[in-house]
Amino acid sequence: MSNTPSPTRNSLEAYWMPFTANRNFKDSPRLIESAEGVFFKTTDGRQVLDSASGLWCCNAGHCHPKIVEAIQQAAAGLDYVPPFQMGHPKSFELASRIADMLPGDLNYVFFANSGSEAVDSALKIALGYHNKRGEGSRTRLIGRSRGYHGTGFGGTSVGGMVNNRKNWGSLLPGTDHLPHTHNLDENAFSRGQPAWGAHLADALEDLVALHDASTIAAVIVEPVAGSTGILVPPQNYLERLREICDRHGILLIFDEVVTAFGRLGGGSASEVLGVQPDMVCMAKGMTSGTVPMGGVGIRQHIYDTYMETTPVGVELFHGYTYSGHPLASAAGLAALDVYQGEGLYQRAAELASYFEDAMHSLKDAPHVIDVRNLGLMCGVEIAPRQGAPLTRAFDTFLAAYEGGVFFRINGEVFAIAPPLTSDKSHIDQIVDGLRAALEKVD
Ligand code: PXG
Repeated sequence: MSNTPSPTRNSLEAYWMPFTANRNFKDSPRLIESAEGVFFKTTDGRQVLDSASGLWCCNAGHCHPKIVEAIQQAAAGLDYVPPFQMGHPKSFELASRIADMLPGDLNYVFFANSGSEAVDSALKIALGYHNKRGEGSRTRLIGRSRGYHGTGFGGTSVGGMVNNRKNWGSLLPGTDHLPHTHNLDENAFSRGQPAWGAHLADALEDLVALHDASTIAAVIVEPVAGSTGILVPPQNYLERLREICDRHGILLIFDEVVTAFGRLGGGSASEVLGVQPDMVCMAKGMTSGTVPMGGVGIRQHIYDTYMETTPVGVELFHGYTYSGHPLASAAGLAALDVYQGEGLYQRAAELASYFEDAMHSLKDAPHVIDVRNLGLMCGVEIAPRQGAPLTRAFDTFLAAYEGGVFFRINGEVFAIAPPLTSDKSHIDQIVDGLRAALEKVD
């Protein structure tokens, strides 16, 4: 047992927790005291396997000693330097190494502090790009239904989840949305990219016909949607989106906040799936979740446009106090050292087929209506309880947590994304933990 006193509801009251049922949590909290490798340790001394890499971010496992050491050293050496008209070497080194990791001529990296900031930065850079090229009428931003791009006003506007949108007024004017690609009738229990659905990309042609290409700046999609329930792109869907964007001079932005840094068995989804976007949003795995950081990978022609159309002075009137923060930069460099030094992208690629077979063995578990996967991402969807949506998933989550496995649930979908350092026995524990929990709930 740990010495930490068990918290009372009063001591938890002041923190208004994000995306959380506050009253329910504060009545029966789930508090984590420490973490190591693929395990959390709770304040009452239990080990809980982390099947979600925290929230898709701790790709190198928790408290990796090399990342911890790099952060400790950085904190003691350089606490802060303004990122505007000043700099420090590590942020430049990190940008170069990320640009090397990204495919094609994604040669530039802009730093933010979260996925939401990365998305809003990419959307602004897209608008500015067209403006500077003399195509200032291109202001429309296209997202996708069931997309998640963070919680800024830009990301919320192109996002496609009704609960995240409905309370905040009119959001950004002039956005529109593609249909999502999820279809259980056609694609249930697909392994990898489903065969059906490439034609859904043609909805972009319909939006061009409706609005005219001269009004459209950019399309943003998650190559594999994460927090809306693991929606794997149908074969040729992303290729088709790329073609349509090219035909109409529209920028294509991949939101790779979840998929970059090894999740799919390579540096990015763009690399693994072979489709080149104009910008890539990233965060999470960038520092293996240790220090907040986000960023945008940007292609040469976009950077060149800003340089060529700005004779002198500041080219991009956008940035954050903590862009390229010394602590985050050190954590990012150490994370890349670990990913590369320990071959973790390769490891994820090799583990993916075992992971796929193991997860699909849940097909006959109670309530399961779909299993879908790519790389080390998997969604296990269950049937909602009649008349009480979301309660069965939440009860299963609680039962699994009691049983020693932490799952992230998105609606009725268990989103599984283990650290890239996991081994086969951890995958087995995840599968057994979910099956046992599903067998306990009605
Ligand atoms: N884009 C994508 C694709 C994301 O998954 C963000 C942007 C925003 O990142 P920040 O760092 O601003 O949170 C995300 C974040 C879930 C869940 O339940 C996932 C996220 C956030 C909250 C919940 O899977 N991803």
